[in-house]
Amino acid sequence: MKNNLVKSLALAAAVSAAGATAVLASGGIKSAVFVDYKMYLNNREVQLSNPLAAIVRDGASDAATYIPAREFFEKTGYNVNWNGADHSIRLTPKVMSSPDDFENQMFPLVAADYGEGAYLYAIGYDSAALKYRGVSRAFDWPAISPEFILPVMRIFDYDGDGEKEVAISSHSGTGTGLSVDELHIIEMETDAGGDYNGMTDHKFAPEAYNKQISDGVAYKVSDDGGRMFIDISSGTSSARIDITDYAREVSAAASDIRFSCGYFIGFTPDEDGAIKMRAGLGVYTEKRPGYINYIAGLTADVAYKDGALTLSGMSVSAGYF
Ligand SMILES: [Ca+2]
Repeated sequence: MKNNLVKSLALAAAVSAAGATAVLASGGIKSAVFVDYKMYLNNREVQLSNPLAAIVRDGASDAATYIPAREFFEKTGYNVNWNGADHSIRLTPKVMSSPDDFENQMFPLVAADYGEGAYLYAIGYDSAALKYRGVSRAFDWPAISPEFILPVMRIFDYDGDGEKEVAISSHSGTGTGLSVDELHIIEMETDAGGDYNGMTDHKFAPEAYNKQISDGVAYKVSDDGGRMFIDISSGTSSARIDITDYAREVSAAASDIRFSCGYFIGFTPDEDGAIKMRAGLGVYTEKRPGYINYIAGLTADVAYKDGALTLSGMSVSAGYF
């Protein structure tokens, strides 16, 4: 038991940097005592259930502080894998999964593609940093929402030009009557020698997708024997929704009803390389413009080409997604 403890402590000391491979070194111990030191990261205590230890090695006069490696690294943002065959510890950055992770990690990892070696970090709540192909860049949009909704990151050659792009959907806004994702397509830039040296961020701007939805969706309000209906259509899809109760509540005639989109927007880059959009469609009246009644949902495919994002295959259905 004691030997195991000493071994794990020695391992802890040998691991010093992210991604490092440590090998157990033999060495004598003159004295070892547990200590009740506290550790803080960003002024927040890192709560460990295993104690730290102060160890003086043979031939040394001062004690060094040793930490329990697995627990410490797991709590500060790493997956820890012990390889008994070559006595090595392998650390890989861990995507955060809780608000505690967010607080305990210096730069919380919020999305990763381990195969591509792409890592998206949150820098507080206001900005993000992407590391990919040897290039790092900070962006002035949020990588994570205050509700800890994680972004989705996928990497594909979205425009078919032979170079992969990074698609990131980040949840930027939630509130009363509002839930909006931001979609970014990030292109890698190369220098004259073909080495990666920068990133260009193409954001799907709300004014762009709202116009595309408005252009692609037709609606008609009708008063039919005392009941009021809105017929919504896009392509071959259509939906008829009874809005009588809403119209009565806001004292609106059929001619007062307006169509609304843009307040409930979701983007999902999926595992197959497609990017799906979902949008809530609503009605409102000029009398109460802030009171939107969500009555239908729209789904669409998002295509990326030459820096521009376009919707296609729009389909509407009754009910709000
Ligand atoms: Ca491409």
